[in-house]
Amino acid sequence: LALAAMVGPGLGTGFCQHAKVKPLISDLFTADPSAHVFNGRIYIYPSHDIEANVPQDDEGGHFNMRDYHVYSMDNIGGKVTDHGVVLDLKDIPWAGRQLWAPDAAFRNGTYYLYFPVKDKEDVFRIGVATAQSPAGPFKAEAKPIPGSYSIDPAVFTDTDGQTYMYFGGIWGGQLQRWHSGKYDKSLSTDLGKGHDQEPALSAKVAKMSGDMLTFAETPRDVQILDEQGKPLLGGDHDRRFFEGAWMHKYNGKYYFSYSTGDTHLLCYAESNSPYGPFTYKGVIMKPVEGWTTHHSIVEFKGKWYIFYHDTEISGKTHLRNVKVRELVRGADGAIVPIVP
Ligand code: FUB
Repeated sequence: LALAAMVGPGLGTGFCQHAKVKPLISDLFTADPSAHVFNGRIYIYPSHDIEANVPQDDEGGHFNMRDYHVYSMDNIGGKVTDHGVVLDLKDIPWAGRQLWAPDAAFRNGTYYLYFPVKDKEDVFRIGVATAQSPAGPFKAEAKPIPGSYSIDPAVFTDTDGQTYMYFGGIWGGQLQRWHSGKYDKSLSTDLGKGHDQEPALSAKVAKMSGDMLTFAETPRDVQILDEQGKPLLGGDHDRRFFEGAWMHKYNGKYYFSYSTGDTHLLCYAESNSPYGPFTYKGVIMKPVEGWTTHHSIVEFKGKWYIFYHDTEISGKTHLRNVKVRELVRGADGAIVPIVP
């Protein structure tokens, strides 16, 4: 994790180059790591990638995952414990296929695992499962969260105790299909070229109810504005939201971070409210090996870390491995972008 240099040859100023980072887990393929600190330990809730021999397509059919493992560490760089299978597709009564990027939360003695999976009609919904330990095993609720759709739930509990879920992903994540308020299967990637000059599709955010099993409100748009205060446009593929939302709070400000998908960047935007609007601030990480890029950011023992994935072990986009690095900030809180 040693920070090798703040400025790399040919990179311009202000980029972090690190010593080579090793995969955290190498006996299984893991991706989309959501990291949290529970009881003084780091817990990682990743996707579990498998070779399902499904051809690659723009809808992500090749990501055909069937279960989740949970991992934990008592120190960054220390031993990684695999807590085994904590939830299996066959034990989710309403699920059809494709267990994608999960997240976890804790409230009043219960741990919650939130997960996107296609229902039996092939529509992505977000489900929830509960456990008495952060390491599971988790028991799924009988139905998805009412009013949920699309993918990549990221659950953030504010300093006042209120929990919010951020979610959504375009293309295979199906967010574009809900643009009119009703599910429209004809929209396979985004809204299409004719919409490039319109505001980009937004991630969604909703307050969670006290029981953590339902939304307390209709999900709202997570608006991202440019430096002039105008919404980012659909054609702005280097900056607009694609998938993989994450929220963290630093020095009283809310940092919404996400993947730009087809331009393979991790970016962030800042606000004084968990609802936004957020102002675009910059790149967190340049493209990794592999098509997807997905991260989480967490504070542990006084330092900030970014968990992410690439395809170093397999060289295949759908067989990924999780990594972690320290996240470096300038004095003003700005995140120093990483060249992986
Ligand atoms: O792992 C399947 C999908 O790939 C995730 O839901 C996306 O964020 C992308 O990483």
